[in-house]
Formats: sequence, C-alpha cells, structure tokens
Amino acid sequence: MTHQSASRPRRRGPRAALASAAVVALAAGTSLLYATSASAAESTLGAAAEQSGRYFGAAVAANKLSDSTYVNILNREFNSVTAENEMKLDATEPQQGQFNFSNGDRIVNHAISRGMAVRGHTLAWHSQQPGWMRQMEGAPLRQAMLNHVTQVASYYRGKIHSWDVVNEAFADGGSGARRDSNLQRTGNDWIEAAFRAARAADPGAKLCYNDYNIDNWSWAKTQAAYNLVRDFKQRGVPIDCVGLQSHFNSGSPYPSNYRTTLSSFAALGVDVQITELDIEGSGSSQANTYRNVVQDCLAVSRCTGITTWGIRDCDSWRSGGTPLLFECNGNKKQAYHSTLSALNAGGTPPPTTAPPPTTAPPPTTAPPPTTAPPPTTAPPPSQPPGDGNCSAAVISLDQWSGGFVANVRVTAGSASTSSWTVTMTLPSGAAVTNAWNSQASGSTGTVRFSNAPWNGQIGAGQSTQFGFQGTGTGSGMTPTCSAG
Ligand code: 9MR
Repeated sequence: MTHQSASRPRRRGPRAALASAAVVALAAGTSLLYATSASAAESTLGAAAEQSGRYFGAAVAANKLSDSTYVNILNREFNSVTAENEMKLDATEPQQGQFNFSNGDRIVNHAISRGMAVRGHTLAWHSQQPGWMRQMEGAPLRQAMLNHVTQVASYYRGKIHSWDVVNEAFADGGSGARRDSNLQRTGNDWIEAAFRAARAADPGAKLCYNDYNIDNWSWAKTQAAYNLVRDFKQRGVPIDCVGLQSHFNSGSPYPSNYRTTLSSFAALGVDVQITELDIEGSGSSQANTYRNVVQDCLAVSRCTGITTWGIRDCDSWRSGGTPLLFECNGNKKQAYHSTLSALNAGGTPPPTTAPPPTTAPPPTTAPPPTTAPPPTTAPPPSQPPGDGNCSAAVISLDQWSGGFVANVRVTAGSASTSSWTVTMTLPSGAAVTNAWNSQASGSTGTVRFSNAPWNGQIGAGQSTQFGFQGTGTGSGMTPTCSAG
C-alpha cells in the first residue's frame, strides 16, 4: 500500500518539523527512530510527545474555538486534534447528498494553520446518523454509507493524518459479536467495504478501526476487534491502525494488561493510537493512571499517539467525573504533571520487562568518530549507505501464558548499514508467528530477521526497531546482528 506523505499539511518551525517527520514515518509504515541522546525536558504535552516521534492531541469542539482559555491551552499544549462531533455523519451529510463541512473546516483550518495534525472521526458509525440514514436498510443504505465515506474522505484528502473509518462495530459484553445496527444488517462485509472506499478516497491517510472497551486484553470485545484486524491483514483489506478509545472509570477501569493489548494489536502490523482518553477520578490516583497509560504507549513502538477526549474537565462528555488534564479555569491538574513527566521520560521504550542482557547493551549515543573531521562552516555531506557493523538488543518482552511479543532494537556501529540481519535462538518450544518491520526466516530454533525494504539503512550510531510475536516463552533470547 502506498501513502503519500507529500500531501501532508505543511508544518512550521522545529516542533512542526519533528511532528512532520513523525507523520511521514508513520505514513510510510516505518518504525520511528528514537532520539538516542538525553534531551532537556519539554514544557508542553505536544513537545514532550514529539521527542519520541509521537503526537499528543485533544478532541476539539468548534463552538469552543471562541473561548480564549480553551484556545490558549489547545494552541500551547497539543499538536493533534480530533473533531469531537463536527465530522460525524449527521454533521457532514445532514440531508442525503448534501454535505456540510463548515464546522469540520473550522477545526481543520485552526489545526493546520498551526502545524497540528488532524485525526478524522468518524466515517461510518451506527450512532449520530442523520435522520434520513437512520431509516435506511439494506442495499440502499450500503450504497449511501459508501458514498458518504467516499465524499467525506475525498473532501479532506491530504489533511487527515488518520481516519476512524469505522467506529464501535462490536457489541458490549462477552459475546464477541458484531453490534446489531442498520449498517451491520447490510452484511458482515460492511466494515471492509468502508475501509476499501476510504483507501480509494484518501490513500495518504492512516485508516483506523476505533472502539471502546477494547483495552482489556482478556475481554471478549478486545479479542473480537483483534480478530477483525488479523483477518483484514491476512486478506489484504486495507487497515493501518487501531484506535483504543480508552474511556476509563470504575465500570471500565484501566487494565493492568493494557500494554499487552497495545503490543498485541501492534504485532498484527498496525499502529495503535489512544484516541479518546479520559480517566475519571482526581488527585494522585488519577495522575498515576494517566502516567501508566502514557508509559504503556511509550513502551510500544507502534503506539504512535495519544488524544484526550476534550481539554478541560468542563469540556468533557463526562464532566462530572473530572476525567481530563485541566481544570475549567485552565489550571493544570496533577494528572497533567504526571502525563508530562511520563512523556518527557519516554524517548526510548523502557526495557521494563526485558530480561537482563547477557551481552553489553549497545551504546545509547553514537561513539565519537575515531578521526574527527575539523569543524567546517558547511554541514558535512550526508553519509552514503555503508556496510558497517551493528548490534541488537531485546528492549521489551511482553510475556503472557502461551505467548509473547518481543521488540528488538538494531543499532548501527561507527558506520552506517545498508542492510542488516539479526539472528536469535528461540527457547525450546517457542515459535515465531509473525514479525513486523523485518522479514523472518524460520520460526523455531535459530531464526533470522532481515531488514524490511524500508529500514535496512541505519545511520552511524542510529537505531531502528523491529518486533515479532511468538507462541511459548520468549525469555533468554540473545540477538546477534550482522550488517551489509
Ligand atoms: O463527546 C461526544 C459528545 O459530545 C456527543 O454528544 C456524543 C454523541 O454520541 O459523542 C461523544 O463522543 C463519542 C465519540 O464520538 C465516540 N466514542 C465515545 C465518545 C463519548 O461518548
């Protein structure tokens, strides 16, 4: 699949350049290269997230863009926006065939003119349908839905970083079944039909499936969404990302296996995005949960961004639960500070559950060149691809009963690489089931992971990452790397 990074909105300034680089990397399906040197703490959420190539966004309501407290926080802290209601079906096609993008445009224009990315929400959903659509069924509804997807995605083509193509298609509870709706009744393939239409209309946007209560890995609804994505990837249905809404409260609490959920979806070869985060509560308990969510995202290389569902508590759809990062007067809450510090700490995925390396870890900063060139006023020419040496280390290992996900960092030595191969011997009984950002040969015993077409070239001292999922136990693997 191709993505057209050239059609991205232009961004300005260093902050904008980094966000743009992240977007391009995301669009290309590559793993992000992480900054390897410690950097000064950033003072806003967006800038802190950008340090590891991620975005930090908020759901925005067009009718609040005249509220100066609201807009000041938005412009200062966030580098991505989602229209809270303005791009939904009832807003954009109030009469069949008559489209209205005025409020969506207010948000998009506000964002793009300030270098922010835009998430599109949402093209096909059982809820917030316009009256004419609510009454439709069968083939006419299928046709109307596909036309809606095509028209809206085409209108915003080139401006949307990621689209929630289909929202909330699975039922709550333990059935793992599709949610009954007029769209579902048009046939089980309505979801893939929507994704194909969206890809055709905007080939440059990431296409996401978005849902709530798919955060807990052991819940049936999570497994149902996982199976949908796995099926789509196997059959070549276009899908690039999964949105975990992550509305947490006492009835749907932050689960301790959240990181496993994120890495398991990512292991299917899609990005994961936390799309509607809010956490009811207050004080240190709320702050700790926000910290956990951020740390979990930062630990998964394909968790590419976080969006809170609103800005201040009083902007929230659940305002009584005070679930956001700012008070109504604009003051920062304790949860803001824990979120910011977690983002600032997260330039490199933390090796929280990785076994201790049996060989020395790779250097985290580029070694000084042995023959340092004298400083010149002109920048040195960019280094051509070479065949330098490399090292590899397992940087995270999520293990559960019967399976695991491992992420491996590959670091070039004092010269750049043009290709690389990492060799790992799996423990007895373990088997690789799939890999991303690399090509695996073999599945048991000694397995070779070769670079993907887009990440063989690593600059001197720089890193890239790949990952794989396996059955059995993944502990004690010691990777070796050869370049060229
Ligand atoms: O926050 C949105 C609220 O203003 C609307 O009244 C509501 C109507 O359905 O939708 C809210 O946003 C929802 C989002 O679109 C999808 N996931 C759940 C969100 C909270 O209900």
